[in-house]
Amino acid sequence: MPTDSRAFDAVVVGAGFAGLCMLHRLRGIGLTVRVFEAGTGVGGTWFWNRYPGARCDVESLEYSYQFSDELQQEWEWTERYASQPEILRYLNHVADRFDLRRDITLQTRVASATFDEAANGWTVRTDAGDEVSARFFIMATGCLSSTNTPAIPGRETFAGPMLHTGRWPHEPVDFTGKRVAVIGTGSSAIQAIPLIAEQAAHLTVFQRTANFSVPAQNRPLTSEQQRAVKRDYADLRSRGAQMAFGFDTRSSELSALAVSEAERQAEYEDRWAQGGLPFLGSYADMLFDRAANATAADFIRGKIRALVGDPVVAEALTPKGIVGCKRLCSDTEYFATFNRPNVSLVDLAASPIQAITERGVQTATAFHEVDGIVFATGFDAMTGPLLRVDIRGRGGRTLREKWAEGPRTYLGLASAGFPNFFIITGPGSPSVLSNMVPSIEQHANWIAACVAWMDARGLRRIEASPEAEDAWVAHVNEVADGTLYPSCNSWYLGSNIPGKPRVFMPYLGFPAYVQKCDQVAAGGYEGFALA
Ligand code: N01
Repeated sequence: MPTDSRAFDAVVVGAGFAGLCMLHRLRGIGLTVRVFEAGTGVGGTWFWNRYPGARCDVESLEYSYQFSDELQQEWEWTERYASQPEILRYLNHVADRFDLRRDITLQTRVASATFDEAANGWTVRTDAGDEVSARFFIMATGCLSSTNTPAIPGRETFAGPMLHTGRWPHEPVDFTGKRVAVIGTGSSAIQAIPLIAEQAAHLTVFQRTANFSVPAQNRPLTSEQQRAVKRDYADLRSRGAQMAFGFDTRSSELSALAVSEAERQAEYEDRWAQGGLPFLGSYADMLFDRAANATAADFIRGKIRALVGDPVVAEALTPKGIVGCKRLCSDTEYFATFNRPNVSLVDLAASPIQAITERGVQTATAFHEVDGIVFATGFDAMTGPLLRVDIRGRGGRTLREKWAEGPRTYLGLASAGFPNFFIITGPGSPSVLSNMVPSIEQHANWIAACVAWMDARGLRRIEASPEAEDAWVAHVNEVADGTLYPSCNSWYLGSNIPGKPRVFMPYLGFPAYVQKCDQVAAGGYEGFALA
């Protein structure tokens, strides 16, 4: 149903972690806001990704808002790593507790947004027929919300259900007695596979690239553990903010090559036993030096060989590349699942998928008859959700045209030619290389402070300068080029999407980034033209 009012101070797209926080912040400075959300509920990524086993791999106590101390004191997490249903409950609680729902229009997708020069504002149209205007247009659509389902020949002919992990149905999916195919072995697949295997008659996993994964070592969170953090929550938050990824990775300052083999093994064993992504914090040069990285890669390879009974399967599951170059996965019993008699692995590197037929999946060497297919094939990351909307800036130029060779932003927050337009965790900001929730809050805080600053001075327009943007894009690339990230094919580089320009999209280094944003603001929004 179209919204009643037509003119707002700000339109925000998306009601996940980013949209909810942005709405709360803008309301706090007295703005009128309309949030449009495509889903039937709030929650964003945690609304859509309902596949079995979906949970966060940043610890619950850190993957949560800090804008309200009451909220962070009151909310009780049940597990070290929260499951999707629990995070969705949390976000619904936030929506209720801060009375956010009255400014959110659900089941409504923003189709276009056009900058109006004369009005210094945006005209926003939705697929429900709304046309509203706003001084500011803010995309809070997340980095991983535009799903990628590969165009495998014959896909449309498959007779059974086809599901994508990122668009999982709301009603329970029962695999009992079914032969199931999972295509993909990224973070989503690695979480879903052990649980689907427990239910299905047979599970066939189609793997194109073997992935590094470390055990999550998930466990219940006791009240005492929570109380200990809550007694000085600020301490945990500030420790996280000082780490490159924006959460407490217990990062070492040592080089992996400066210690003995025995010390290294002990360190990796300890991190393996502790579980989760802090494995990447073992040594300072892990993501910068091939030889340092190889010590960690060899350690994980050894673990996989020990965990998987069949040496041929173990070899196929053993990744060849660099740990962390593709995003490191965190799992519960992933590798051991391949020891089950009802699970088989198809190595697509040896025998690629050629087609999907009515009854199953045809590879170069075999036909696999299945009753259902799960696409765990990821997302058109970072730019996908932004370019899906027809965004037109000054002179009618579209963001799609401007970003044809890859995204160009100033600080990942704004783009030259698109005045009064902000992106939360856009390309060029730490975003997916950081703990998303603090990164989202940092952006929401920065945007709200910027708008308040403008209003206090009667300024109506803000636009990134092309020079500041060029310099920032160059800096983002320079930082990336100093790391091992550009050396493999990953969605960070867009290389999972055929035809997408190969550009490293996120910015590595949360603390330096926050400092830069603060400097820009303190300097009267350096690098922006204000009018
Ligand atoms: O997607 P992915 P995802 N034929 O892109 C394969 C976050 N996340 O949804 O590597 C066959 O990582 C592809 O193979 P390859 C997290 O940031 C977090 O799993 O391109 N296979 C790959 O194996 C994560 O990184 C959490 O060769 C095809 C898989 O599909 C991001 O979301 C949980 C193919 C896609 O893996 C995305 O994860 C889940 C084809 N045509 C997600 N196309 C946690 O917090 C693609 N593949 C724990």
